[in-house]
Amino acid sequence: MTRSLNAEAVIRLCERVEGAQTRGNAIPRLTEEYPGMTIADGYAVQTALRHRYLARGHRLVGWKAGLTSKAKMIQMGVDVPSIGFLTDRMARPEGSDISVKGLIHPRVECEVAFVTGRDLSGPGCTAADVLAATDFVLPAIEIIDSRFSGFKFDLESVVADNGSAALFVGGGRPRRAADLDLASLGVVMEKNGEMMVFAAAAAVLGHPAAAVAMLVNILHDLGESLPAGSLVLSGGITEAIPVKPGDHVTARFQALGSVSIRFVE
Ligand code: 0L1
Ligand code: MG
Repeated sequence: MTRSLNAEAVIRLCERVEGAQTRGNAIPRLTEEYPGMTIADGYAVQTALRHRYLARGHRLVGWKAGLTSKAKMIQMGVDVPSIGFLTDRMARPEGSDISVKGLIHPRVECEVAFVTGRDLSGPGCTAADVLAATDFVLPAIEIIDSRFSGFKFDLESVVADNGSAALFVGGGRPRRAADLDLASLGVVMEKNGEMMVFAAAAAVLGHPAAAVAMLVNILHDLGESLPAGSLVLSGGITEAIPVKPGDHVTARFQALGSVSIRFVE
């Protein structure tokens, strides 16, 4: 992966993204100031951000694959998936009221979450390796929030912004992956009782485990691996749906139950 930013620029952009994430204020996409910025630079900023949060006592609980479905790629105008990290501070309980305070333009996605029972590392990690290392899967809603003004962004900026990670909620009925046909698993998302989107989990790179394998291989490129006990969001199955205070969202997963949340001020 080619880098163009020096260490000083990486820190500068990390501080800018951190400010936007913690204060909930939108910023211009990073490539406006650094047009030569590469995806590898985006990951350098994301890595600096992760170290900064962990140094402050946030705990790394897992990772997210993003932009993994055709619907999401078309919605966002990109053609490569991305990854981001998840911390304990981003987790919210199922059935809870979720405050949009500090979020800029929140949107929700339904995803299959994997919980690993064995370490996984790249390169060459496959969907079969992921399934063999998975303890169980569960349904999840990811609440994403891009920090870039007017949704004007590119993959380099999104990667630096930790793949728009904001909050996540797991729930439903955890199941052993081996007992399910994960690719054909159907998902319906409702907002305020109205069906918004539906799809099968195969929309995520053909199989959600393939998205987790892709994530493990990107982690290898970053000099990281996925330890046992990690939670991995395998990517939005449909496009993302915008939410505001008062909205009630339910994601219904075939065989895995449902996850519901309500948004408040
Ligand atoms: O979870 C994801 O698919 C990441 C999406 C990044 C772009 C966005 O903000 O929608
Ligand atoms: Mg997502």
